[in-house]
Amino acid sequence: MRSLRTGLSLAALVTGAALLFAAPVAHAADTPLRDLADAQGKVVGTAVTGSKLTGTYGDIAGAQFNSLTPGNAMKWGTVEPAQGSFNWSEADQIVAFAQAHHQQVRGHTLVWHSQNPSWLTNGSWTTAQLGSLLRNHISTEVGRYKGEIAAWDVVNEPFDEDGTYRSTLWYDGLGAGYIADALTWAHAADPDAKLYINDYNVEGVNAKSTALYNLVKDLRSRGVPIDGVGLQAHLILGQVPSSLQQNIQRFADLGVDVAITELDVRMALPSDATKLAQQAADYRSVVNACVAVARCAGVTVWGFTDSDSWVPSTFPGYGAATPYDENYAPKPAYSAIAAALGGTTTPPPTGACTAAYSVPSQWNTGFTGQVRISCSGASLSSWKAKWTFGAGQRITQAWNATCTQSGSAVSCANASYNDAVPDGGSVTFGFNGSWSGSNPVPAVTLG
Ligand code: G2I
Repeated sequence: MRSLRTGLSLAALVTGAALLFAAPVAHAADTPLRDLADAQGKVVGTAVTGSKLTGTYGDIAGAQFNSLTPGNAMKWGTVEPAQGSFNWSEADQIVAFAQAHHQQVRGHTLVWHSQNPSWLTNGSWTTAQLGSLLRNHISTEVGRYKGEIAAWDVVNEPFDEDGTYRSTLWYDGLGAGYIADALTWAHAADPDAKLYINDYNVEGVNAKSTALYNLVKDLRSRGVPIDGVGLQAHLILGQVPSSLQQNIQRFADLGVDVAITELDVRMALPSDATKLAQQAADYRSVVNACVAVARCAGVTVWGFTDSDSWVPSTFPGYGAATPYDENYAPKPAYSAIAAALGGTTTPPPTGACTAAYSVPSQWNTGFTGQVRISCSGASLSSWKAKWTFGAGQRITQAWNATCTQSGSAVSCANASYNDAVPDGGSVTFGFNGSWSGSNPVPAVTLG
């Protein structure tokens, strides 16, 4: 019985504290990113994992973004794990979620050197066989989602860092012509989808982005259906290329759209306020650069929460790369994205006095309750703490405060000797009460 009592009061204490500390950082009143982006005619998207689209993860994905990219669900290895045996379940789920939330879908990705099924990579194929495998894959997948995908990352990561073609299953087997073929086949399967080539380390002007530029220019001149380039933007803290906007502009000047497709900004762990401020500045510069160029379609983050990011497993010791932390609290980067999209965010409170309710002890019919009022960056010259009991509890006796109860409403005012709560200080009062059935912790407001 004793240990049960201790367990109850500890749970009550933790719950009470969590309730009160959550309140000052609420962002509920801010305009969702997707509304800000809509007003700019831009996309603000996120990569998602289908199985996670419930609860808080689903709420944020649906409320904040106007576009979703399946992080893995549309890759060849996922959709055709065995030859001729298709699994569309996660892709279908994400498309259905997007439609229910009036979101675009960015299809990712049709032709890549990675995450291909082993039957494909281990097979030995003639050039003709490989070509028809690719054609069938593109026709099948793009055809399945015809009319439902706003843009496809048709070809992913075709270049090496020096601007030469990457040696891959596709390049080695089919030559550089696989890129034009893939675009042409995708266009035939869904003429309305915007078709992109997507790569990383092509955000600034450099050898790799110049190779991509020359390829797009060549494809355009030959009438190959290419609508856009995706700049993945897997960035390192403090290293947004200074030529980002200029680079976006030069692609736009070729007559194609540009999208930031996989933005994240990784840092050495642990994060701290200085790093998070730098990260916010980095996110802001990237979104600013996109907003500044009319043909920049928008920005997609590669996972919106640090709990759903590829970074920690790929770069041990690095992480915290997304705009929300692991507990779905928006980070400074979130406010930076909002600001770059023209929004204003509620500044974090500079100082506050809060009240924490706890139940230090509880027995079969009674309990002792306690409220601690503490101030940081603020102070009080008198106080009144109010709450509503949710389960018929009644106060029988109080100390260090004068408490009155009317029905379920309780109001406790300071005594003459503890009216002042200085900045950095606290005051505690207590009471005994009766309960039956349950003794839930109420939220306390200060007046
Ligand atoms: O690597 C980061 C991205 C670079 N650009 C293309 C993107 O498609 C790529 O995304 C990542 C996914 O975010 C990861 O989630 O691609 C990785 C594969 O290269 C994905 O990682 C894989 C793991 O390697 C698998 O072990 C795991 O089963 O994710 C799979 C699903 O969780």
